[in-house]
Amino acid sequence: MIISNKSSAALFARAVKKIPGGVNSPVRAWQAVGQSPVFIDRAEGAALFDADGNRFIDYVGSYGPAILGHAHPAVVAAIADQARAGLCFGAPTALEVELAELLSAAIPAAEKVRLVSSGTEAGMTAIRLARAATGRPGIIKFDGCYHGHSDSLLVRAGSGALTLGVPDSAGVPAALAALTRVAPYNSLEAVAGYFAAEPGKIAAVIVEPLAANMGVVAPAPGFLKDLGDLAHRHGALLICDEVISGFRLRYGTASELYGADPDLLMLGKIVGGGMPLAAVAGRAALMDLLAPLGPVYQAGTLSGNPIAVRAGLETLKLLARPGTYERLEAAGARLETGLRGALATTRRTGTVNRAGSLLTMFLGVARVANADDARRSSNADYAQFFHAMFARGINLAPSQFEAMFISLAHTDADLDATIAAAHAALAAAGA
Ligand code: KE4
Repeated sequence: MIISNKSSAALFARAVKKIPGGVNSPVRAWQAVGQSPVFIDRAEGAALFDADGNRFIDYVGSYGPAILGHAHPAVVAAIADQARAGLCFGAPTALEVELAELLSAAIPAAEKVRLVSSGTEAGMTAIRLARAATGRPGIIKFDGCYHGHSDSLLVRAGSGALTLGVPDSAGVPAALAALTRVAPYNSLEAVAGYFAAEPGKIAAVIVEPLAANMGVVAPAPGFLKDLGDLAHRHGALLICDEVISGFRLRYGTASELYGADPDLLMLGKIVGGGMPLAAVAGRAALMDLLAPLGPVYQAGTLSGNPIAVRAGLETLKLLARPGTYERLEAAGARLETGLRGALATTRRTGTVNRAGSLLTMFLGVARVANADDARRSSNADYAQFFHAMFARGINLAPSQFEAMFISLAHTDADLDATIAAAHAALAAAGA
């Protein structure tokens, strides 16, 4: 049980004086669930320890990177070892070549790879490449999908934008936002409608092959393959945003699992092992449009940072071990079954969407297949559940529109303790 939150509260009081909202990324502010946010002191395996010394079983996992569990000794050792060789050089290193070769070997669609420092940068670059390659301005994205905070993609965005109810950000010129069309996730008809209405105007369709920023929503069977075929029939490109799903479900991409063949794809989170590293990848003919080879400028002081690359290489090496994804699937199935059981036993309305070790329990709604469904869930119920779980030592995302991330460090005992806490939390809230 929680012993105190005095230190976190004091830190937040100081933080808000010098950091907008007291945080460096909006979802961390707990606005959607109320109360001042927890400040973390350290983490190890499946456990987080906050500034007051409270221990939590963690299902945020830094929103994806911590798939091995926090502070994996081999990853920490690789970072420390690389740091002794220098932090960054502004020059290429063998490590970047090794990571590009590894990603390309694991992902057939990744004929070439450009490393960047965030998923937002990867998304910006993919959009710019698509517009350059096609000479077209328009983009189609899906309501509730989040591809980082670049202007063209902050339209009906998910994650924090959906959480705060500001899916269309201030500061994005209307003329630019108007170039982004938005379709309901899983709706091929809506996408076809845009292509029919504006022939020759759409550069690309960008999609999370496994949506995780409206909560977890899987693609309908055949949706991604049909989406790619539709885009290609109209001379547009398919961009798959694998920042969350890359190496989450399998040793490679979700789009390949679901039968899509993207022209460009984005990677992040897991491939950096928790360090600032992401990537844009895709067909060589498209990637070679990037400077210094081609006319599409893109750059980054810390792109391919050697320490981040070492963390990514070590993480991917560990994920390549036999049995990794079977273990993650078994853990996800165990937790899903337990959460569904807790909903049934407490007679609470809700549902659980899951893919592998990624899941979301939606409260107040029986089915979620797109963002409109997700918006019908009960934020009030989720906030109550969030705090009841937090009080029982379970750290969930402070938003109904995020996911639970299970790591290889979560034991069956952790999962069973989580399920027991969910029973108690749902019963207490429903009482
Ligand atoms: P970053 O720029 O935050 O590294 O990546 C943006 C991004 C791109 N694509 C997908 C599918 C993503 O989920 C993200 C970022 N994810 C959120 C959590 N859903 C990051 C958490 C945060 O904003 O604090």
